[in-house]
Amino acid sequence: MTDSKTLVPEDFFADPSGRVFNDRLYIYPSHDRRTNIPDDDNGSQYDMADYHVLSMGEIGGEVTVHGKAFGVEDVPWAERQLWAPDCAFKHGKYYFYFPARDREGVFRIGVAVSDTPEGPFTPEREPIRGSFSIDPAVLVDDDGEAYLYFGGIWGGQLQCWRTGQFDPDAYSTMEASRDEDALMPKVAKLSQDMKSFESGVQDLIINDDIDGKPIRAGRHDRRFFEAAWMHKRGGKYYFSYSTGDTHYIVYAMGDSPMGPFTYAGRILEPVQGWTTHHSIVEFRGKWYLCYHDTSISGENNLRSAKIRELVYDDQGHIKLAQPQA
Ligand code: FUB
Repeated sequence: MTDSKTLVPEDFFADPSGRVFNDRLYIYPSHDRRTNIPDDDNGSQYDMADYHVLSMGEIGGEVTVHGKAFGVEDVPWAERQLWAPDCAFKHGKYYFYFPARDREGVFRIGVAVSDTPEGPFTPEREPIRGSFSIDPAVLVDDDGEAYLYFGGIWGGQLQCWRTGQFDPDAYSTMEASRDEDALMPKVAKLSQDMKSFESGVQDLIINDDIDGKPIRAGRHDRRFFEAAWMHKRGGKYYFSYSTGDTHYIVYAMGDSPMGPFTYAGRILEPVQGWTTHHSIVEFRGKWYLCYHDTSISGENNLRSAKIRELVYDDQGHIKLAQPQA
């Protein structure tokens, strides 16, 4: 299968994180909903209030929309905007990572726990200590160590954390200036119980393949914007992400889960709709790209999750995919 398949045409799910548990493909998406909030550069229009997990026994087969995993009312610290989540399995439990704005309007990352991959999940009472910004993605490496990747500029508030403290006055700068190094995504090693950061939060350095130096903020077609994702194939680490206002999904390759990484190219050309957000997952010996677009609604905040096959060349580079309506 190389054609894209819309997973749930009758509802709106975005930011699809694909995970395989018990030989079944699970998708952990945002659950878009209609609002009267106008589009702005903060992403205020993405005002999601709950999560549902999707699953399927085979690609192209029936997609199950599981019952509510949890809602914003179940998260004691969160006020609004349940954005792009991810899920990991360790020591017999499923850990669901998600961003939301706290009562001061600051994005934090929380974790919710379940005995089953579809939930319901029970959120911890507090966000992960030391967490900030959006779009958590987790890698449980072959040695059992787990890492959380996160961050997003503009509405994702990463520009407010340059000093290590939240600076609301930095919000409107959106990102670093053109000739500076771009703001890099963040990585932290997770503790054995998967509920806290074992190490401090570090930059995940992405170097340009042209000069070997960190990608500059002016390279809007390459610099990190949001939608962090890490996968491993053939001993190599692949970090992929959205370039935001240029609307590409791109990737970088490295030899360590903590970086550094080197820019390696584009994965997906712009889809219909402002945001582009993806995941990459191996299922029964084939690799798949999960992503979303607005081909059904025509509205930026009502997105449809899709899946299509992902193809590598003989050198392990990912072949560029064209979006399909
Ligand atoms: O779904 C809300 C936000 O839109 C996500 O967190 C971003 O990655 C973008 O897809």
